[in-house]
Amino acid sequence: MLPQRRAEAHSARRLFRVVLIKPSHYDDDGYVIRWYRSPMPANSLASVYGLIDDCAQRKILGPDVDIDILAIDETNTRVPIDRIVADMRANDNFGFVGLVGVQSNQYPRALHIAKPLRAAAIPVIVGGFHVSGMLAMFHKIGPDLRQALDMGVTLFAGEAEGRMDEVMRDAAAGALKPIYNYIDDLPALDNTVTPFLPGNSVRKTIGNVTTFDAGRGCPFQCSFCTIINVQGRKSRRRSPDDVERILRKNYEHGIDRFFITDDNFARNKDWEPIFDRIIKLREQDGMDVRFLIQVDTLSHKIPNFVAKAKRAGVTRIFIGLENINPDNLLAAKKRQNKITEYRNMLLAWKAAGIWTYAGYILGFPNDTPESARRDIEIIKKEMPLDVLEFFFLTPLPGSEDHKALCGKGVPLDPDLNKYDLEHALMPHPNMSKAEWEALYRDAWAIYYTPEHIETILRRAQAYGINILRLAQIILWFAQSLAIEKVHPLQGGFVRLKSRRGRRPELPIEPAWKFYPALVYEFVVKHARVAAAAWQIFRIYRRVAADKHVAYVDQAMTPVTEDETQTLELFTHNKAAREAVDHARKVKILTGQIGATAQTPPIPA
Ligand code: B12
Ligand code: SF4
Repeated sequence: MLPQRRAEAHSARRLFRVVLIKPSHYDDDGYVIRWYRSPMPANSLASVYGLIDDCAQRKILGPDVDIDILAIDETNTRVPIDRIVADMRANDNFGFVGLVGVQSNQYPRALHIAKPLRAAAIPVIVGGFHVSGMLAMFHKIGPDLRQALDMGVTLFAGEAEGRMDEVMRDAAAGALKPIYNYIDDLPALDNTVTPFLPGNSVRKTIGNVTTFDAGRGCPFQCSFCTIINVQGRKSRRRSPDDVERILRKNYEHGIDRFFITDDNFARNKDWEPIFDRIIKLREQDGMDVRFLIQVDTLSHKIPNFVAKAKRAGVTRIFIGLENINPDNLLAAKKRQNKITEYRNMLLAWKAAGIWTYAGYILGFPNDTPESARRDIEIIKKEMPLDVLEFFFLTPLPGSEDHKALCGKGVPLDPDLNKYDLEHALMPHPNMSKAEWEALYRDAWAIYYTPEHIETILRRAQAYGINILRLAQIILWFAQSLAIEKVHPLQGGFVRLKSRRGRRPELPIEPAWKFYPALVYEFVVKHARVAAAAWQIFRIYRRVAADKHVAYVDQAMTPVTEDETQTLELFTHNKAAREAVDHARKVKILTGQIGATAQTPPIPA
């Protein structure tokens, strides 16, 4: 009897299959951007995987239904459409495919993946910043979202914490709704499920780095930003216990380097208890964990923030510097960025031995090709920055800029695949499209000259920063666009291309043409990487040899009151001079400096 009963119980069991795909997007030649190894696991994928894994543990589809989850990050893995279709068919399509964390530039690719799946009647759900951003700003279905709905693809807007049970149950009942819209009801994050990805997925990335968000939301109002409209301006955060759980779980698996993806960790209301907990893990429990965090340009003014960041193992910060022209910052409502604070802010981080990445946006309304080139030279001379990365000003769906431009009927590039911050997508008052694109290409070359790489390394060495590691990162940032034709944040190790993985709008190249070109490209690229690496290594050796020689330059000294009259950063245009004058008046009014320090009137 018993074996038979077991067999009956076994046959009654069902398997609900979930395939989660984080789509990549197409390069300018129409090939999917995919690497042998991507830099780190995708946080969106880990978040959604964790939520569904939690559903599986809690058996939310009933005691007889097992939930199987497969996670695919297309930046490091080819999406095996045929196999997914076959496996789903063998399972009577009991399950769904989730297209996860889909950004605007990934949306066309996501729909191309969805098409054959829907043709095989497999349920498909798409979530992420594009769907959320569009519904947050327009509250109605535009043509791109309509296209998905017409294919029978379900849209998920908002965040899935606390909502996954409903989606899973509807999918299991074959009753997925066309739209799940939670954009106006953002969940609290404390005590929510720990993001997680299985080992086989993490192994396709470079190594011991992973990502997690300790919180979401940012209080500022930058007009090009999507985050505030999708994740809100209120700080929602994981608790210190949650963060400890995430760190311990990864540490057990040999992962000890983390990118905390909060867009502005300094405005996470619990930054201090979270840092305190990490300090305890490091100093009392001996866990050598280290972090890259994103902060704003005023974070050094928060009492204890830099000191605690240092003790918590923060070794790098990313700052949205964006621009050094106050008129541009004002136009983008980035009022918290004060050029008068930039150098002191960078020096505060440097003094803690923490290196800085900064983002710089090209194409603000007051930029001209000449002014932007000059501004980069000023940064090199007067600001102690390590890694600088450039972006086009982009009307990202989900941002106030995008909504305003659409409202005014300004012609925006209709190809969402290009909304990756690496393309000129709208008319500019002072530059043609070609000039803007040339400026973007030149910006990298202007900043990463051999002379300036040497200066960056010398400055970093003076602050006790690991310059061999910094030199490797500089190699990555300096060469990614020139060699791989993608922004360093989209880069990876060894570019892979599949002949048939081309945008459907473009023809499949014949094998005789595609493969020799691929081999040629592979050889040339790697020769160029080797040459660039050798050049940077030689600079590194020269700098390292001078380890005991003191180094100081203008950018490394705190700004004095006199310098506000002479530094180009503060005098390069009228808006900069006015910003300095304003900062000085505030200092006089608050008693930080005497009234005698009053500056002469600002020249026109
Ligand atoms: C970390 C990060 C990165 C990291 C990625 C690291 C990593 N491996 O995770 C790096 C620095 C490499 C990066 C690169 C890029 N990024 Co980025 N990135 C982010 C950031 C800060 C966090 C992403 C994240 O993890 N969010 C938290 C997750 C949990 O949120 P989520 O994806 O929305 O997912 C939730 C819901 O949407 C929903 N959901 C999502 N999918 C699904 C699926 C299903 C089935 C369901 C039910 C629910 C669901 O549930 C999830 C949990 O609540 C966001 C901004 C932000 N705050 O999100 C920008 C952001 C996503 N990035 C953006 C861009 C443009 C890029 C780049 C193109 C920039 C560039 N040129 O290099 C590249 C693209 C690289 C790539 N291949 O993805 C934009 C996208 C804007 C848009 N409208 O499309 C954002 C929004 C930032 C911005 N500037 O506005 N990025
Ligand atoms: S500071 Fe950063 S995250 Fe905050 S609103 Fe501005 S761009 Fe967005």
